[in-house]
Amino acid sequence: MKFLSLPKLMVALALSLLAGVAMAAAPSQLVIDQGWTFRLAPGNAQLGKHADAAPWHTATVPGTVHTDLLAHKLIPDPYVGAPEAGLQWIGLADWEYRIVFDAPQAAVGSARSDLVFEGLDTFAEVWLNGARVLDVNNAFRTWRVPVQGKLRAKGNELRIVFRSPIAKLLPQVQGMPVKLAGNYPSPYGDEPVDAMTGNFVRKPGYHFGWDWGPRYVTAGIAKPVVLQSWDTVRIDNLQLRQDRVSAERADIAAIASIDAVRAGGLALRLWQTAPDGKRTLAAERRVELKAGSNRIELPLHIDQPQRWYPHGYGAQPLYRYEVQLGDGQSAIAGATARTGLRSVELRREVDAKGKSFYFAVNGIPVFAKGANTIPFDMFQPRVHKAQLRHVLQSAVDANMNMVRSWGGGYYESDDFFDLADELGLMVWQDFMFGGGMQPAYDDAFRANVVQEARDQVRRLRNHPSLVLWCGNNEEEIAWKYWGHGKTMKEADPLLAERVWKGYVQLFGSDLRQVVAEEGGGIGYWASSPGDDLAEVANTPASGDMHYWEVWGNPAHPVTKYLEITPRFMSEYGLQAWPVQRTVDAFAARAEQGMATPVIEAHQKFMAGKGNERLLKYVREEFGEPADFAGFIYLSQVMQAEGIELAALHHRASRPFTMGSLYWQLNDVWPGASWSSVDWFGRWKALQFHARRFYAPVAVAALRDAKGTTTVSLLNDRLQPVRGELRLHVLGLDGKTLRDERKPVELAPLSATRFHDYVDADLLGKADPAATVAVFDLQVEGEPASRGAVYFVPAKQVKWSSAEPRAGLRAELHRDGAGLVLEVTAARLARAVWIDFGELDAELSDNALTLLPGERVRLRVTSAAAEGALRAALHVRSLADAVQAQ
Ligand code: BMA
Repeated sequence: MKFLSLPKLMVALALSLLAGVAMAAAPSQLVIDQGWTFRLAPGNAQLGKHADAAPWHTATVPGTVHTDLLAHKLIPDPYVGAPEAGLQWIGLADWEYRIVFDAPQAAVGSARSDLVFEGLDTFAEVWLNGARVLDVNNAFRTWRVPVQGKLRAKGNELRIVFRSPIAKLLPQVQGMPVKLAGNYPSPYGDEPVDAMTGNFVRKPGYHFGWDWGPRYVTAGIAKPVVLQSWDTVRIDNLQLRQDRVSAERADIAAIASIDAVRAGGLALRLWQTAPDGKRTLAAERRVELKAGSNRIELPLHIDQPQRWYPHGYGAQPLYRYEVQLGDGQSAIAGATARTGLRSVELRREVDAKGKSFYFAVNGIPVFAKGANTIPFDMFQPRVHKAQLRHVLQSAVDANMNMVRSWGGGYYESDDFFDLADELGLMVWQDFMFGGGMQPAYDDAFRANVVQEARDQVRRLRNHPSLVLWCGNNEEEIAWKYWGHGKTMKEADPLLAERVWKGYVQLFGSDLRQVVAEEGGGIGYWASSPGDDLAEVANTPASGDMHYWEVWGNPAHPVTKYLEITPRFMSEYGLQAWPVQRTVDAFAARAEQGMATPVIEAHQKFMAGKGNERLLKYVREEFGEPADFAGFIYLSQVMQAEGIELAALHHRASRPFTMGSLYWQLNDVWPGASWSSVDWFGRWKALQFHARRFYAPVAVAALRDAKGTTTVSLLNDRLQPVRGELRLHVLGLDGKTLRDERKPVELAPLSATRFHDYVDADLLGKADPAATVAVFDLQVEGEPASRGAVYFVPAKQVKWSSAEPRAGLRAELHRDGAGLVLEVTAARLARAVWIDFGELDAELSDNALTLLPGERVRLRVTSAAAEGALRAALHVRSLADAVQAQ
């Protein structure tokens, strides 16, 4: 158990500030995190088979029942092998958590004491010293319970009983003659496939299984439990509302919500710490508080503010504020908050084709480059900041400026948003509705969601990275176009009307209103994809779009991406397996194969059969993989090249298109998925490609299915850039067929169509199966950008039969700065992938294409010894994988 003196908000001031003030006057905080135990609740039906979970065992708080069971080896690792079916009983059981704690003197004697539960997952009864003090029905809310008069100095017992959400909701769901559409039915029999409970409970949707993650319906004390006590006042919230921010001046309001025990006057001071560390008194006044809730608004202005910019557009300076309430001589309560000053608008401009959808930050129209994030683990409490930092840093390193935090998981953590603020990553945050439908026609359900939304919007609103609140993921298109609405209308038209009315009420009005009231000026968007509840959703003409006809049905070839030009592509994706080392972490080599049980258990698309889809795409371009290792490699090449084609097309379609967020950045566990960074943080080929295709200055050379190559020049810089574009047509052996250079000038924030070529323009009489056209863009101060165009699928290319195929050589040596890997290619080496087998090593680049005679120098960082790395070094290219068939 630990005392906290200065967490971010709602907090007591450091005791050093309180010289001369009696202890009881200072709010105190006790984080109740040490000494918890848990057990399967007495009397539960699961006890028969799981008696070893009946005795009390120590528990980690915050935590989940799955991770507690794992810590005691009562269950196998839920991520290794295929244990999922055998673990579904956990979601059907009730669980009890208990702690006995001593209350600090300040808490027992205070005028006020609250127990604060920042997150309980989900249906929970809370008992304090034998009295039931709280019933919980929403994992996304913060619960505050007054407990003054109920605490004793020694031996307080706090008990929380979690009820199985499935068992609790099933009678209600089964009682409905016509059911609401759910998401992914359980293949394990723990819940009937025609009575899915997930959408009836405010709990992370992905716990019930998704197409990239397992089904673990967990429970537990997911966030901290804190005992807060105070005698005079408590600052509940400090909002930094940005009313107007320009280069000359920022007008903001610091708004303190204060809970006062009794009426009275106090001195209020607000300190500002500028990004350069300079601390100034920004406001000082006497405030008259009434007993209960008070709202004090302090208008502030800053001349020539240092503004916050998304990555690639400027720096991320942050201002800190600290509010103090005192009685004239000493401080009684305080709170701190941090923000970055920027203006952000979601611009919807009407034009001949429809309505735009783009973000302007500090007046700059920003082309959003990035990816969607999903939960970082099945068990959120074990996600740590270093893990988030690694993935978000990877995003920034790949030249991304935005992520969309998707609605089937959880509202992202304070750590996530702190990092996004510091890195300059804009965050589009969905409300937690991931698909299917929910009983929004039920007033109590909606009221619960509104409270949740208030909690979350208030928690996140000071973050400059937050640029949009979106009501839900794909619910509107599921209703309108996937048949959810139609099926229900046919079965029960009255219910269908109620469901849709409830939907419109919740996403059209209720959540919009919460964001307007609490969000500090951030935009709201009803559903992704959508057009903010206009009749037609998911149209290229207006609003944002998800495009799944590549990968999803009818599984068009990737060149189809070039025919879809939306305003803002917020989802599109292709799967790939993670690197061999990651696969080895959950499957022994003998268990690895295209359709083995363990591999299918970690491939959630098409209920385990997703490798068939993956293989279809691999075969189309590359032919049959030689073995599972070859399949992993080819899946990554396919994913990287396919997403690159789409992303560059989106960028080349600027300003009509103003965003490209591929599905998906990260993983929830180790397995096959659409991610570019796997659960261990290892980059797939796509992540290396993203760094190139999202580079601020780049060339796009995109060959469509009919053989026309469109070349565009892309510039996301605020300044014009000058450079040279080289067109080099050559044989795979290096023979130059054509070599031209042209000076080019790229306007700021633009995409310029340079030229369209039909194949004959580029090939002349050359053999399409033995020729490549390479477009190289050189601009001073920018990394060189290259687009390579092939004229036949890789499986038809006439790769050399010499050994090694591409004539690749790699040498590892050391220079003054560390380890260097020099790679050279005698012939064209496409999709070069370098790894060190079972050793982890970070490479400054990978997934490269080397032209005949080219040499690259890569940095290698690893904890392993140089000799071991050299022995483990493995370099392959497409020629090897394609010819090995
Ligand atoms: C989109 C997402 C997710 C899903 C992904 C891949 O529809 O919104 O629901 O995981 O596709 O199928």
